[in-house]
Amino acid sequence: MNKISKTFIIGLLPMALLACGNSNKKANSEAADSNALGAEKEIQVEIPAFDADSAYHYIDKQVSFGPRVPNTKAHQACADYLTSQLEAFGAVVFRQDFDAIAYDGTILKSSNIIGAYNPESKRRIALFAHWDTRPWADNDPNPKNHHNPVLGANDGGSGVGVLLEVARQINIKQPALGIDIILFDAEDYGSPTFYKGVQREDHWCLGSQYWSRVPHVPNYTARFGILLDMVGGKDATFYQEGYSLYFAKKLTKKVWNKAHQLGYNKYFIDQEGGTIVDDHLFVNKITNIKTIDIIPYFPNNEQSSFGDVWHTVNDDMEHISKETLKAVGQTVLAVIYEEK
Ligand code: AHN
Ligand code: ZN
Repeated sequence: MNKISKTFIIGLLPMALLACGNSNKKANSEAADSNALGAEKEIQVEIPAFDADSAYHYIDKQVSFGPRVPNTKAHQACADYLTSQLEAFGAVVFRQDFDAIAYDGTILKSSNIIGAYNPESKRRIALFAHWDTRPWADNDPNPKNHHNPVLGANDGGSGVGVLLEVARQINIKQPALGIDIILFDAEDYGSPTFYKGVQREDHWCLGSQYWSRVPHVPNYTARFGILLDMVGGKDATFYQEGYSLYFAKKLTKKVWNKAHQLGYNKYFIDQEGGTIVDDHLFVNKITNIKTIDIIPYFPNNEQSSFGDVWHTVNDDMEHISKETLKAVGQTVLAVIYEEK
């Protein structure tokens, strides 16, 4: 892939695009390979500029409902908000309502929310995040908080906020492939640390387990999937997660290479991180969709390898970074718009 020069791109761009400031010329434009004779015309891929202010706003809006714990009013209100927002961004919206059974037998009234773009296309990319939040801040340094819910600005809110901004961009300009924005419920109801019974992997990720077995359309498949989890933390470092490398090594490398090309080396670290039980594990195990997880990893953090505020009462807007949202959102946009 040849990087074409800035001046060349400016020469090609319609003035209207430049005037509205919607095109990040150097970082976001690439030309497809042309043959030596120049007979094949250069195909411009215009990649929209990800607006981190917009993503931040969608996180703030989710947080304004309060914790989005299944079986609460705030959870229901947020489901309605996400549904109407995806509709407003021109997606065909599927809402999968189902009863999930929690580790302790509690029935969780759950909803996976899916926004489909270009649903007729057979060539598709699936983008995932979870939208529910954890009922217990069981990693809070103060044990008194362990039974209080997590606000989930980062854990839940951030992945959804980035994907809503991706949806807004797709509605402005469609990429070549069909895109599905898939928001899982009941990811974070995994048995709390204070639970005395056996801890099991499949206590987590109830929405993705359900969707993987019963997709929103029969025989659904996609070329690949990308899960975003906790993608808004300050100074986040995204190492290459173990299951992502195991199930989808080429895709992992492609996404990290793209991030580096865009200059986000500080966030996307070219090293293996931990192996995390998350929604992508069930998507990989149950479906044939190779899926990676973009999730922070802090190798030297004493509080948590997911960062200081993970599963604490401090997972709030104050700890959200627009810079991190931009790094992740712009990388995802580049990957999906360059796919042919
Ligand atoms: C476990 O702690 C087993 N998995 C982390 C998945 C997770 C929780 N992502 C967000 N919250
Ligand atoms: Zn969590």
